[in-house]
Amino acid sequence: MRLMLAPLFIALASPVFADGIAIDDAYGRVARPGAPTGAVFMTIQNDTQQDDRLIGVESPIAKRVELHTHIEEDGIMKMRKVEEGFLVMSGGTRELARGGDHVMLMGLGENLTTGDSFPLTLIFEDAGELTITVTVDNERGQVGNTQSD
Ligand SMILES: [Cu+2]
Repeated sequence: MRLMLAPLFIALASPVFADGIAIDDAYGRVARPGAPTGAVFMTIQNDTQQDDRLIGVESPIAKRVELHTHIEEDGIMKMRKVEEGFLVMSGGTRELARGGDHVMLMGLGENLTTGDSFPLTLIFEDAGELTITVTVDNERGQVGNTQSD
């Protein structure tokens, strides 16, 4: 069943490259229709010779965009702004995923639903700015959802 893999790869968003930094599989999520906040997840790959750091994010779709992570405090998962940014080691990858590191969209000006897309500019310490297109997929990655189609 080797051929089963092919459609999966085609379905994934094409990676975006800039100066050896690759962004793969970016998608956005809003908690519910009309919610003022949302999150963006992706995999960042650093193929350059030096460590780099995602230090800022901008998007015309949100009043404010922040780098967030989740920390556990008294048994409760809480979101925290990450002031120092996300380090991506040379030759390594950093995954922004649900329950962990993420890009936080605050003050959304539009009612985003699955299938909508918007530009997101990632600012790296060394590689500079890289603008990607993020598509909203609210059905994706439901934690603990093992329902088959
Ligand atoms: Cu957050």
